[in-house]
Amino acid sequence: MADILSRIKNKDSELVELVEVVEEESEEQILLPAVNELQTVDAQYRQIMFFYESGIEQITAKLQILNNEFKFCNDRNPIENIKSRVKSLESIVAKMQKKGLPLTVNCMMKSLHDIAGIRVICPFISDVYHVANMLINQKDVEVVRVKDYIKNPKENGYRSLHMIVLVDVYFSDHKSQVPVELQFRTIAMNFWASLEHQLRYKKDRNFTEDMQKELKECSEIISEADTRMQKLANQIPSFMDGDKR
Ligand code: 0O2
Repeated sequence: MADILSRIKNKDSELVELVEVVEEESEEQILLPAVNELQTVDAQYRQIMFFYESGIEQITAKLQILNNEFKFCNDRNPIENIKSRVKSLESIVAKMQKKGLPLTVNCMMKSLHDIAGIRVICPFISDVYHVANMLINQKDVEVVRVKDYIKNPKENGYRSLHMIVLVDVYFSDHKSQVPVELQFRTIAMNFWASLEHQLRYKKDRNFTEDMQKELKECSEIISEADTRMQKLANQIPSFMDGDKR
């Protein structure tokens, strides 16, 4: 059973009844939605991805409603942009190997909480916390972990508010709590993180200490700009959370 994910990866060449494998290995059952077709590796893989995509859809709908409501009351959107993705199989396998985890579906579902990921870009720092709080105050959203890299930036200058939540999703015959990783950040923080990611992962270039230092300084400049923008916003009456209903 040690290499189920590898077998999923090679799904074109091998067809295995994985549902049985998942059930055999689970102590705590994670219920997946029903798939009314032959349980090939391919079908099982799509079933798992459908499970996480459903979590993304649920959270995205909630965020869109919050955004629309705020716009209705305050004449502006606290969310600039929402991006989501289900982690690719290659990234899942690489992360599990890096953590020294056995490559099984059961272990993947229990150990990786960022298979479903949503990035929420907000104009102002206060929007980040406002939107995040509105979301986690909902009864069907349970917070599992919070990492506040805005209050405590990473050593390299990375800033974002990270959360793992479990969101209730109703399937045809049961309810599941789907784990979703949320990253909330401002437009400015996103600018920095996107460029830093491009620079860091450019394979043909050495990422020197000087470059790291320079990037950290850029992060501080950006953070200073975010703070100044926030002060400007705070001076406009009802800009942040005025109720016009
Ligand atoms: P990808 O492709 O973005 O999904 P954990 O998930 O808890 O095991 P970790 O590192 O403790 O792993 O999680 P953490 O700190 O919450 O950060 C995970 C994600 O945040 C990363 O996902 C990145 O998306 C983002 N991130 C964290 N640090 C940085 C950084 O220094 N620069 C940039 N640009 N992004 C960062 P993955 O898994 O790396 O990949």
